[in-house]
Amino acid sequence: MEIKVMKNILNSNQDKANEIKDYLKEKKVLMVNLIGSPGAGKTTLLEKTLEHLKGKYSIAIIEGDVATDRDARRLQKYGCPIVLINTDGACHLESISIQNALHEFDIDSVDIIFVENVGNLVCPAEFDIGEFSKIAVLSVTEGDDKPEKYPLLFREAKLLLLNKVDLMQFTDFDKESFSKDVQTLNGQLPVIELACRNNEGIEPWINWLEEQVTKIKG
Ligand SMILES: Nc1nc2c(ncn2[C@@H]2O[C@H](COP(=O)(O)OP(=O)(O)OP(=O)(O)O)[C@@H](O)[C@H]2O)c(=O)[nH]1
Ligand SMILES: [Mg+2]
Repeated sequence: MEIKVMKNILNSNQDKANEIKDYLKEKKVLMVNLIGSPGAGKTTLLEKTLEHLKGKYSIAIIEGDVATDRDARRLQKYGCPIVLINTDGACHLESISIQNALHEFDIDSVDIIFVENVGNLVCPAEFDIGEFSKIAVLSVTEGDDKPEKYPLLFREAKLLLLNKVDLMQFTDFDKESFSKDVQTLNGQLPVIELACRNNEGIEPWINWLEEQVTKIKG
């Protein structure tokens, strides 16, 4: 009985996600879904990204958090439209909330939508929200074993951002073992090393985003 209910939820989530995908394709909008553990650096990444892309693209943000508007407030100063979704305990965003959030934007004038999913390595990877790509954000302080222990995200992601490399020297993070595991899970997955807080590695990430925008705009 329980399994049947879950399947229905997943089916209806996927139907809505497909509608969103078609809609954003028609509007030529890039929507990326940032997924990572609490504290991996998703909001810091957004802060640096918005600083870099200011004036170049029209950007909108969907900020997912279990509680509080703390992250949304951190991003407010960049002047982009932001919709905050407080999930009240749920560990991921679903496509129905994303669809409602999209109505709040003047979509014809938007180039990129960044979704910061709820901090969690597991559930957000299971729920398609109609994004163009899932982006895994992992920080070195979480350990090199995370891809092997939480494989779905790393299989689904189109890009892996390895953040906080400035702290690598203080950890036992084994880059060789990490790279081998990532390669085994998803041989196509590009990895960009970053230290968001110090702006290190931001350029390759910005270049990746610009390539995707070009692909979408045709
Ligand atoms: N040393 C270092 N610290 C970083 C880096 N990036 C982010 N941080 C710090 O890590 C902490 C968490 O960063 P956030 O950006 O809030 O993390 P988050 O993934 O948005 O967290 P949630 O929204 O709670 O899931 C903050 O204190 C950041 O300053 C980095 O590259 N190096
Ligand atoms: Mg955050």
